[in-house]
Amino acid sequence: MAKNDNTENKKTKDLKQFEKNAENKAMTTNQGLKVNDTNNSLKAGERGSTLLEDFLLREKITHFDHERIPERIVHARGSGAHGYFELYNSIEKYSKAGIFTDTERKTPVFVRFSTVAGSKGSADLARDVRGFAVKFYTEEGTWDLVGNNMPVFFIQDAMKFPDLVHAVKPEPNKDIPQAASAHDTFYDFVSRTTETLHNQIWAMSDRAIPRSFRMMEGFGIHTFRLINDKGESHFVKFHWKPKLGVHSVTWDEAVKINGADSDFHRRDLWDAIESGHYPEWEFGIQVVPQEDEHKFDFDLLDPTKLIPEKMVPVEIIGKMTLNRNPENFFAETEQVAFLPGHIVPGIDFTNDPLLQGRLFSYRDTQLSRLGSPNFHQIPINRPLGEVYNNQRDGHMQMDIPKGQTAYFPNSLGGGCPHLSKMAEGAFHSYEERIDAKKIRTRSESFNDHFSQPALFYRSLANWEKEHVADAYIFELGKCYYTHIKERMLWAVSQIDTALAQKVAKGLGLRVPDTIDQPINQAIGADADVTQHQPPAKKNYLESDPALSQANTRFNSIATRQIAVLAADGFSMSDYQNIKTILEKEGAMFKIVAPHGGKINCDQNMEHNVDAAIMTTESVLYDAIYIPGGKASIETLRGVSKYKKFINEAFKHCKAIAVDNEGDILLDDTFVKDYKADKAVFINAKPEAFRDAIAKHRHWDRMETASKVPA
Ligand code: HDE
Repeated sequence: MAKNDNTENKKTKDLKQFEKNAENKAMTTNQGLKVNDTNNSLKAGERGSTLLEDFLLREKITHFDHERIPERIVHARGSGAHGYFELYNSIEKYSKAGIFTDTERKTPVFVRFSTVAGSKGSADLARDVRGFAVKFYTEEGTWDLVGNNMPVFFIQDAMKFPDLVHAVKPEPNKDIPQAASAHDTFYDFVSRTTETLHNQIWAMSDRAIPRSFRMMEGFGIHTFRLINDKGESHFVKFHWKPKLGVHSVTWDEAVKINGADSDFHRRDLWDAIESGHYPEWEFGIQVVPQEDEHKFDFDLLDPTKLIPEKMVPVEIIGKMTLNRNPENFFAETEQVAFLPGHIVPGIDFTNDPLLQGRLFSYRDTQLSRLGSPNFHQIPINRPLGEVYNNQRDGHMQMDIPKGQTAYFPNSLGGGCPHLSKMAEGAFHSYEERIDAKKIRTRSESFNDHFSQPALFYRSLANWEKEHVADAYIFELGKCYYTHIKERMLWAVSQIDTALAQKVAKGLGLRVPDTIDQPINQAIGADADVTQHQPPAKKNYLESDPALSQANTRFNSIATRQIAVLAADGFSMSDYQNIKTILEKEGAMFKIVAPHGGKINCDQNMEHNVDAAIMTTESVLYDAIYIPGGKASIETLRGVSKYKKFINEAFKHCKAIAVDNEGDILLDDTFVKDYKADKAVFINAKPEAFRDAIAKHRHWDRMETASKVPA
């Protein structure tokens, strides 16, 4: 595969006209004047004061002073990539959208992944929801599917979004903590707003600490509509399923990765694309006929609920491939503006009150972030088709609209731009019948807060359940106020009593039987709050396999990073043997040597060192391989960090393979007594090591691993 696939599509062609390459070009001012010195300001004498006349200095410094724009209030830290979407099968029975009916098309996309709470410079492995926003540049206009890596959201009504975000962001008096939900204000809010508990338990699971953006699912969350050419509507939920499966790191690794490489996810995405391992996701839909709207135990309009795949299977209809890194982070990844309101004929909104609020918020936020209603003219945001309307002027207008008229209807402009009929591709909102009172309330059908978090928890494997309990203990353990922790324990006990007991033990507290005040679940002051309490959990489905990462794909070792611990004199035949077989499947071997530069193998060949042991950490790799070679092993035994490196890999349940003298190094580590472990390979076949890497982690080692003092 070529690095960065530059095959042209309509969007790359469009972007190309704005690209600038300074190769062989003279430096100029912004007015095109050639520059002869950009290192010295204009002075009165060699050591004299700087002159106000210096327009070169002023232009350079003024531009620099204004280089920053406000970061996104949420999802500030993100990474983007270009790619395309292909449709496997037409779904014209549900939707008339071109991208859902034309299997010949390759629709260009730009994707931005993000964390939510942290600032732009925060670390990638924060425990957090991940944004998964996709801009489809379709022939009929731009469609933005602005989703997350979890299928539900914290709140049910847009009105509560500022409260949620203020609660999770650093506490306003001290601006602490950065990119973390583990603090009092967040749990004060969560424990009083139990509609948050479903998304909250997902955030306590391994989904919140992905191994890679390439190994996480994406969800549109809200129920949308698909509209076919007869004008019929079906409800739909959108899904992205990663080809590499859904995999995560452990919390101990996450904490350490944030120190060892705070750009871990961003680098991983960039490197995968640069090396031609293009990330892929299959696109799926869950379709519910209009007449089944009220057949579920939950409300389809409630964004804190998912439709279990066991009830409505996901139909895979297409695939997205990311094959090109951005040319410029600011111009593309920072300036891209996603709006859930960007929609095309064949797709429509529902009355989900969170979605309805989002339809306002995203345009509004771009105005302060990008500074002008002309943000759609920025190259990354421009639609594929031509844009004509009577909107005019504003900051940074890039077009030169011609003619005398900027209003409709007109005769002086020949009636143009003219309107289009639906049959000509114009958008027409679904004509939903509405006959209602104007009322500020929450539907009773949104009241169930505990059934789905409980379903999620029941569906997890034991090791995942352990991780959830540990996460709650960590998060609540960081809170200061006992009454907040106790209220949270009560809330968790409504999901699962055993889980609450376990967390309580970790906190040194008891699970309270009752709480001091009822849950004022977003009900206004005029309502009797006691009348609006969430009911006890229901059990309409025992479990759903799709909710557990234990049921994901474990078939690929592509892009898995294998640390090769080696020094001068390592055995070339050992190394070659394993490398040849595993590299064929896309695994990446990285030599971690006692120093940088090069080392020699026992066949006197030079090998580039990928990382000196002092510059890297075990948590940045998926597996360890130690080739034999007496001299090499003797050297490694003299560097204590190698022991830490191996112990940590063992603690994090990773596969470890050694050949010949490599075994001697294991004797210096915790692994010494656990060589019978299923994922520790001594002089084994490369294929066995391969299979173990594809399994990602060996959770049956968890109990032993917890004893590792690393
Ligand atoms: Fe967002 N959200 N959000 N959100 N959101 C933003 O828009 C907002 C919600 C999501 O990579 C902001 O351009 C409100 C759900 C992603 O550029 C802002 C509500 C989901 C991104 C905003 C929600 C998301 C954002 C900040 C409740 C998953 C990053 C900057 C009504 C379905 C997009 C911006 C990117 C960004 C508001 C809830 C996903 C402030 C008011 C639910 C992936 O407009």
